[in-house]
Formats: sequence, structure tokens, C-alpha cells
Amino acid sequence: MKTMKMMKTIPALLGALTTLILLTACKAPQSPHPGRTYTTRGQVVQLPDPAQPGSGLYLSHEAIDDFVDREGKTVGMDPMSMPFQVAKGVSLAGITPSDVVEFELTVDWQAETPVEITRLRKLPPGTRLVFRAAKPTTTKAR
Ligand SMILES: [Cu+2]
Repeated sequence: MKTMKMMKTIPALLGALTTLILLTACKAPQSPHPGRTYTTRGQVVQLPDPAQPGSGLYLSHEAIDDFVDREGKTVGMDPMSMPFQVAKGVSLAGITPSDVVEFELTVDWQAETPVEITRLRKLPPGTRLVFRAAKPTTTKAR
């Protein structure tokens, strides 16, 4: 009779243990994950459309060599034209399409808005951009 009781207890214990392991595994990636910032340049393609909240600022940006992806791998980002969310407090006053800007991108994959522009300034007219492919700076073997 004692053995029978043990047989019932073991699956219950295993279940509890599995739950504990799963919880621990899920917690791990949430370790302190400070946002990374990148400074790059780009040309304004299109300003955010006030009629479409979240439409973003379209920029044709230069390569970001040290761009780190969601998995923490330095993959770099090639030059491309893409929309960016602009953080509250960053003014786009006086910015018009075709302007060349330098901007700071803050990337925090845990944040509600993972990628956003946190600083932007207009560069002198005639500033030439270089659209070469990204050269990921640290290629860690995995
Ligand atoms: Cu991009």
C-alpha cells in the first residue's frame, strides 16, 4: 500500500519540477536588457502622416555595422528605406523630405516600441551619404 502511494506522488512531483524548470527557463531571457543606441545618417523620404498614427518617419538610411538583433547577435543592418517610430520629445520641426539627417536609434527588444529614433538633427545641405553594405563588426562564432 505504501508503494502505491509513492507511485502516485512521483508524477505529481515530476509535474511540479517541470513547471519550475519551465518558469526558470522563461525568466532567463528577461535578464537586464538595456537598450542599445546607434548613430547613423539618412535622407528623409517621407514625414509621418498625422492622419495615420504610427506611420513613422521614412528614412533612407546608411548601414549600421554594429546592429544587434533580437537574439543578441551582431548582424548589422544594410542601407534601406524604412519607417522609424520617433520618440516623444524628438522634434521634426523644420525637417522636410530630401533633408539629410543624423539620428540616434535606440533599440530595446523588450520595449513596447523596440526601435525608435531618440535624437535627430539636420545635416548641412549637400552632405553626401554612403550606401554601402553593412560590415557586422563583431562576428561571434555561435
Ligand atoms: Cu533599416
